[in-house]
Amino acid sequence: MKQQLEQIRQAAEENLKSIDSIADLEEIRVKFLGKKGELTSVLRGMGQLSAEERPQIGQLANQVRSFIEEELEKAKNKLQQAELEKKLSSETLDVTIPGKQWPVGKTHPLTTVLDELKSIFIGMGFSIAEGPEVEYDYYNFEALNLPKNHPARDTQDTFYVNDNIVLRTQTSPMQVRVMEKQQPPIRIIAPGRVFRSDAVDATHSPVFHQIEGLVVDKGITMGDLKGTLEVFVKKLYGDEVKVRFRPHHFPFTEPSAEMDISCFVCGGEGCRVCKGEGWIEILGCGMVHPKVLKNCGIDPEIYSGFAFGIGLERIVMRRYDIDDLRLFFENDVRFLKQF
Ligand code: 2NM
Repeated sequence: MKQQLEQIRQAAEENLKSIDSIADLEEIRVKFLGKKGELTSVLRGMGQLSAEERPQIGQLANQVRSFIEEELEKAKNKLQQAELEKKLSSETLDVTIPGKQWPVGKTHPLTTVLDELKSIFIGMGFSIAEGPEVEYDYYNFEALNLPKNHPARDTQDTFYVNDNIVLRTQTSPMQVRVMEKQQPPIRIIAPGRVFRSDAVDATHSPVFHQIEGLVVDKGITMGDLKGTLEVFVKKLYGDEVKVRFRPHHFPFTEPSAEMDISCFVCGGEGCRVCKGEGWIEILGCGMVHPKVLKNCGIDPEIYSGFAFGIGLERIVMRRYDIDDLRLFFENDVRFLKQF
């Protein structure tokens, strides 16, 4: 029996040399230590032993059992360690490698300045009204007092979709839409893309951007127009800026004017930017024509209003000293990266 136990110990030791998985370990455990295992069956035969032999063999059997158990445990630890090492080396993460550099975009210069203009007007109590770029002839021309024979309605100047539908040539159709829906007080700006049938060059583009403003209420006068627009340009260009109004003509306003600001480069002395004038034209404006108010369902006997239109591209070109309008629309990152 002693011999048998010694054989079992050796067999187990031998078996444990050729294992390569946790499953193998379990197999060995069952084979030697399980209920029907080799060691167990030897112990079952202990009944036939003499009283002197029994404790000796019992002790030996216990030694063999703990030997196998210890060896199994050792082998298990070794396997787990090997597995961990394998995993660590296959999943190596070099924390010293520099991270991936994602290119960070930025807002287009037109958007940057538009956002600034919007926030100035929002600060003055205006809301933003946005609407369709493809418009009915009625909203783009008719309601705004541009009669059928007006030169602006010529196919030379306007993109027609059909007889009744155009690409808006200004954002004022949006203001007509607001006036139709909403009784005064109205204080809105309508920013957006507008379209004119122009050939492309450094100062012309068939697509450009406008911000038009509209205020309608009881008792609105030219004084409100001048005060509002003066505050606006001072917020945009600084408190030193002076303004002047020159008479002009627009079909949708009466009286109409163009507003100049003192040159923000030379302060009025005359320079390259203002072409020696000392003044720079910045927007068109006027008191909303009574016919326009009436077209929109607002009684011109009770209400009056002023409106203005600003060309976005020109303002951005002057701010960043950009000399060619085409740069805005080419989306060349070498240009866009500079702002
Ligand atoms: C300008 C100049 C002057 C204008 C007028 C209106 C409306 F809808 F109220 F009649 N909106 N915008 C206006 C007036 C636009 O752009 C140079």
